[in-house]
Amino acid sequence: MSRFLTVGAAQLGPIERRHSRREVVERLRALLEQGRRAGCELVVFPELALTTFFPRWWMEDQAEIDFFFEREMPSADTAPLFEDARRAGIGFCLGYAELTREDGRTRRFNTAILVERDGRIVSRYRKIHLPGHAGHEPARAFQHLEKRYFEPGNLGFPVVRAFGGLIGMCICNDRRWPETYRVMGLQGVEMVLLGYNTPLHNPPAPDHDEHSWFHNALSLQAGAYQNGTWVVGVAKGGIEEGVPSLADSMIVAPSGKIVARAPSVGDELIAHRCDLDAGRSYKTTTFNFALHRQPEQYRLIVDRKGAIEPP
Ligand code: CDV
Repeated sequence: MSRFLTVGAAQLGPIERRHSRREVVERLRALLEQGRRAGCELVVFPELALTTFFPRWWMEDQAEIDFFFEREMPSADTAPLFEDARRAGIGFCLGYAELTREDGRTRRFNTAILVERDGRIVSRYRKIHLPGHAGHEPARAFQHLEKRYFEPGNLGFPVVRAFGGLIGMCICNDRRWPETYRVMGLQGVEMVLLGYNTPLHNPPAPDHDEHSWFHNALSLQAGAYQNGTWVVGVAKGGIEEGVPSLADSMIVAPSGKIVARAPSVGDELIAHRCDLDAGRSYKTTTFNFALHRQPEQYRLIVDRKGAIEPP
């Protein structure tokens, strides 16, 4: 029996600092409604989808920083989204800044949650590959202070049974790392959901700028093909607080083929009816991990962090 899941990639245009949570949630609800009309069972929102991308600013006042974090989910502001989704029988994936108490201390993560069609939070992912820097670098046109405002995620890359399949999540910079997909591939993942905020200018490496679109597609397509999984990449794009960011949200099939792609840089939903069994032929032939992988030859991947050149 075939298993199909209609998924919507709910791309967002810019969120300015002056925009309230309530205003943003209204935009998410409008996209969810578009998803409902398109027959979506699952709608994926971007990374840090409730606020502007605040790591672009150096801030020292913890109260100012914590304004961008959520202490509970759902909150009073996000409850209408949860309620709409539950009523429509649509699940969603939502990225936000999470402030929590764990191990007797306050912790802050760049988080995504997976909400099932009945409104239950069934999975949580905390971003592991935090890009950017921790100190103030005023020479940059804008900061990228994820290493200052967040801790690296501590939940690994969970894959859960949901939406009739095996679903995993990752966030933005994670998509560039093959380890991200492979750790989920080793749990049989059938669909990876990922949101991103990707400035089109990379201050430490401006020569990469012209390749932003290519590097995004390359990472998603390689991750999909090499693990026989769907990948749903969802941007917050457009010019946010003066910083142009990549849009180009896309849904990639296990073949590596892009089957849906957002033409705009604003709020927009693209959808695709995904056959969750489409990865099977990859998982049982070319990428039959149990048959072909040689983990004992890959020890360096976990034993060594940075590259050490041979003498
Ligand atoms: N939000 C991100 O993780 N952005 C990074 C940028 C800084 C390179 C990305 O990988 O898109």
